[in-house]
Amino acid sequence: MEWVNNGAAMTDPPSDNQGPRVEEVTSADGHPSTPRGYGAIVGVVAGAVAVTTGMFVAGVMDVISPIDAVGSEFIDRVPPWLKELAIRWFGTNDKRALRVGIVATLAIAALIVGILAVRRLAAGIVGIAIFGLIGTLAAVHRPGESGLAALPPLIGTALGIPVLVLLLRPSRPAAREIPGPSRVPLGWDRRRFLVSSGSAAAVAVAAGGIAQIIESRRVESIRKTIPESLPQVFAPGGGGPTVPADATLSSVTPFVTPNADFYRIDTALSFPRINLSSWKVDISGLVDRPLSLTYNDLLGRPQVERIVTLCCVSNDVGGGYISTASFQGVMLADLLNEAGVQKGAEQVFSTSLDGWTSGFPVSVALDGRDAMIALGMNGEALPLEHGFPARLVVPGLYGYVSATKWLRNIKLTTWDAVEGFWVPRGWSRDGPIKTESRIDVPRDGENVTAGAAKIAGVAWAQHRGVDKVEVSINDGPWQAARLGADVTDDAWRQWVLDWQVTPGDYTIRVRATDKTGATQTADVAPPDPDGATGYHTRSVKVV
Ligand SMILES: Nc1nc2c(c(=O)[nH]1)N[C@H]1C(S)=C(S)[C@@H](COP(=O)(O)O)O[C@H]1N2
Ligand SMILES: [Mo]
Repeated sequence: MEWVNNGAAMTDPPSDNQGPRVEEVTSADGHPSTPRGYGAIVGVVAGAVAVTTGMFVAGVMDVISPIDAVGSEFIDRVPPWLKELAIRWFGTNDKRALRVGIVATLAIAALIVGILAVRRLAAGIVGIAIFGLIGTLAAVHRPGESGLAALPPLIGTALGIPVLVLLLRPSRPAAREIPGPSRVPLGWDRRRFLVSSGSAAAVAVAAGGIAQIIESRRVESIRKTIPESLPQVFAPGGGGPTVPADATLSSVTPFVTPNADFYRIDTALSFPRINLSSWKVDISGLVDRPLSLTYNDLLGRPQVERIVTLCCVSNDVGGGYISTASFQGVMLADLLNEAGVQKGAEQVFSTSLDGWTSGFPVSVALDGRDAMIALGMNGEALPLEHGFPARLVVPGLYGYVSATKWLRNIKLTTWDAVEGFWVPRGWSRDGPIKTESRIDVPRDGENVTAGAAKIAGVAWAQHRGVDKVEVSINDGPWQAARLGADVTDDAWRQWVLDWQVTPGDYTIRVRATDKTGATQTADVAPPDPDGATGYHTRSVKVV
């Protein structure tokens, strides 16, 4: 069936003052039909109804939203170069960018589907069905989701298709004929179209809005289960070191990062569904006695509190994906010893409620460092953003190989058996944190006034400790900076250099040396595959 079309629809968007030109479209069999440009509107409205009702049903059923499911599948499958590009362009806004990208892609696809549907209704129906199928497959494939997660995308599709069909339905000539002898069909009824598509769009907006309200209430109800405080019952020697005042040399960077300012990195598009009353951490695999621990089991165990600087492998030289907190939790080694790690276990492999994974050497878990299942952060229960109810914290390792948030289980296994999330995506299997340093004062491009000034920042070499920080100004000799209190080898150390300065342009570089005597490398390397290197450099003008 070929519709006669004047071809103006795409290039010449219909508007109210265009008169009947676009509207007098008649099908080959003489029935008035929708102009193709309006088909785009129909596609977008029908697509919106499908997506938002899917979100709405998902909210009511408390299963994953089809959009988040597709987005998460995308994150899991995206080629590393594209992921890198997204981080480079959008930084920690990469998820917002992904959401915008998904909505834009869907809108364009729906628009095309709608235009095709004007010509061939079946093509439009198949188009929507394909998107519904993608949403369905994505939803059932998400970790922790049952087959029920298929219902929202299926229901959304089942509503989107009739909306498409009804909005494209040609006006019935019999009812629309002009009374009189000419019996000319009146044509496509724009008013009816606007009313019906407007109503469908209103339904979509309402469904989407309600879905968002349900989602924020879901997150709020999880937050309500977070205890106000944790029992401060520490194992002998388990209480954390207090941070002496002289650990902080510059007010620009607090030694302990407040929870609200702590960097956040994860692949989660929405918080996992956390049900504290049924939540457990299982420790299994190559162990003699598998353990299964509830939140209360963990809280009831001897606790430790340790100040640890977490760092993301994606941190650029001088970047901000690094923060320090006092973490409270249960020593991992105690739990592993209780479970009885078998010979042949090489990897501590952990999985989160949202299906993210990481793995690090068993030897690291048992070498005496304060690797823990953390329950608290800076005197509070772990915030949702940072892994409530529990996460792993392993001093000295980048987060991507160790710091699983929203912990679900820990499996003792071999390197050959499984790989953590980022390893098949081109990142190194082993992720020890590299010795690095950062200038926080003065800011890049800042105008400094001549006279007595200060250069200050942080340096880190987690689990080795920072022994020395040196600064070079305009490629001059390396001058030793004064170091802040040495709180722990597992955290960063602040440094400051007094600077008597005269007007001019200056370039400042910094380098740190760890307690093994190794100085950070000057070789410039990108974060991929195992952490960025090079000296952080800042340029300032002294006036
Ligand atoms: N479930 C889950 N845990 C995760 C991640 C993730 O994507 N999902 N990212 C890891 C990475 S790459 C880092 S750097 C740290 C960051 O922890 P933070 O967000 O608390 O700073 O969490 C780790 N734990
Ligand atoms: Mo990371």
